[in-house]
Amino acid sequence: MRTLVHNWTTTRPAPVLPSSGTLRPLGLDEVTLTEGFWADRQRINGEASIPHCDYWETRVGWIDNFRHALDGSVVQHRRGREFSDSDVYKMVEAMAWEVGRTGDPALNARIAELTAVIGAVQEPDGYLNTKFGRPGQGERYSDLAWGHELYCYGHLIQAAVARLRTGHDDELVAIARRAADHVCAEFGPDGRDGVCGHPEIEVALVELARATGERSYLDQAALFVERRGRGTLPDIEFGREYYQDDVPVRDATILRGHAVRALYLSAAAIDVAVETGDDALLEAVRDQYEATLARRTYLTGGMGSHHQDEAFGDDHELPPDRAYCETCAGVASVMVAWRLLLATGDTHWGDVVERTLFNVVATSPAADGRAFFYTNPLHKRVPGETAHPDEVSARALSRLRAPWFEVSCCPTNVARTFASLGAYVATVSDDALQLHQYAPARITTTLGDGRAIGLEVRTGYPYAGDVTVRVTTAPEGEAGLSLRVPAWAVGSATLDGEPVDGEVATIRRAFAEGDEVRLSLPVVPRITTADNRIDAVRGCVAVERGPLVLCAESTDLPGDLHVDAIRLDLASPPTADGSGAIGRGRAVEHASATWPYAAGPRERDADTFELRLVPYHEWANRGPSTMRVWIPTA
Ligand code: FUB
Ligand code: ZN
Repeated sequence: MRTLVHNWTTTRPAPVLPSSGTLRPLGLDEVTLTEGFWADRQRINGEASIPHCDYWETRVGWIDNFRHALDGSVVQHRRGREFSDSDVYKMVEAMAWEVGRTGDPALNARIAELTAVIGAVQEPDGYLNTKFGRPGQGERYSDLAWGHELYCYGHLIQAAVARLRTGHDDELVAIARRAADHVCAEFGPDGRDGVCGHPEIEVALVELARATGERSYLDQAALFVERRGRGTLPDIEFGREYYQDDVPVRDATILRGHAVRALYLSAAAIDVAVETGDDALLEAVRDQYEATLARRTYLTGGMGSHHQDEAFGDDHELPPDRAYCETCAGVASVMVAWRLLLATGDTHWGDVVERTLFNVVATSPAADGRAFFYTNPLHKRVPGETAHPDEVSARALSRLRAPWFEVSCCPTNVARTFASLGAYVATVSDDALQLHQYAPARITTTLGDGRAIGLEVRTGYPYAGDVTVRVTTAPEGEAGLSLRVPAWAVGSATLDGEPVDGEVATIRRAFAEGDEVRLSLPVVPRITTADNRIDAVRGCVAVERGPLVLCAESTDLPGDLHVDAIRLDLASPPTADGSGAIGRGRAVEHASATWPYAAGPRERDADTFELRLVPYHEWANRGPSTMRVWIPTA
């Protein structure tokens, strides 16, 4: 199933570097996003979001927790949730990728400063946490279900991997290695028979093993994956499925419980499977994720429909107004799909990455990068309040994007993803390069067989469907270039004017410098319907355009019309308009305000109007509004 294309000694600035796989990822030094949708977001992330996170982590005291842990006052002064250390680490990871991308010396100095603050708290045996282990605090590992100690190490380790892979074998790496050694000693085969209530350490340990060549980290990750599902964590009101401790990973058939936990665990299990050659595990996780996409995923790629436990619902339980779709679950789903793509070479995983990036991850940050959605519902019945720029919000309030949350996992997750986005654009195999995501970019790399190749990508994607790839360095002899054809374009895409057969457009020939190929994708509005079993949207359609899910926002409706008083008239199909679409809308009058049920129809069509639909990721950027993705049809 898999071919070895590189080995332990190969390193590059990328978050995921499997030692084997069908496709090899590229590093941030090999792919530069030059302009357009993703380059803009990456720039705003570096200029605004990362400093914004630093400001808030400082302001809410989560960085100071480390200082208080040193001066003995942490019991009185510690602020934030039990996992707040992880948010500092996740921010440092974002900073590390950003430094890798830009070389920014000031940001590099800030990482060194934070590293000193963090490192001072580490105990001689490698233990590191501001919430446990001191007089007046809970004992180390006394609350594996909720304490998040291992989860925190996971994010520390991922930050260190980012440092190592961007050329900084520094003190943060030493701290993370001491922590990882401590975890192996404490939770190894002869140690505590436990797992963390929040998977994350597993995916981090595999990556640290890949980055350092230290086998024990991989073995520990594999042990954690095998241990889960055997009931070592307590049964809680949400059931052990909340933390995936109900069924062993390889026996599960679908993702369940807390969405971020389930997805981080899946990513880790894929990594373990790839590194240990465990095809049965890889196939089990792939099947679970496929089942989850088929039955428990929103049109946006968002996952999780239960608020109380931030969890997956039952099959087809996907109410748009109650969609939780935590931003972190979107990030985690991208992590899973990307790993499957690398392991299997199946390019359709690029579709999942694309859908989720454009419609969940890109929805979270405000246009200025200084406020974020934590949850991403597909229907908003009441205009949320604008969160005060100076206030910390609860995570799932009826608010619009907020600058910071009491549980603020999402902003730093977006930040680390955007800073490392270049790594998700393309891969290579022995004698070919595969383009998975379309954005203006410069790519300079070597194929698996060592031949140099350079490309320049020009496109107005996602708003325009032409993607031109120019060869800037031609590999000697024949080579392959393949371009993903998104599922919505299969059957209508063309390559240099010729119809493309299937999900990938492939060219194999001897290229010359200056050669150009042009993929054309039909980025026109299209009507999407849902499986009838998703009862909550029966009788509704959505409009998509290219990779973008569109929505109706009250801001664009005539008069005081509410988004719940409109229908879409399919007799006149929506046409492209700016970055969205225009369709024919019909206002609906509700017959009774006192009782919403009756034998006959309870509403009638009234006026028609031009219904403007905008990209979902842009919603609420113009102030409070009501919004819906799924629109009843006339
Ligand atoms: O528990 C740590 C993080 O907080 C989870 O990943 C999020 O879902 C939020 O609950
Ligand atoms: Zn989150």
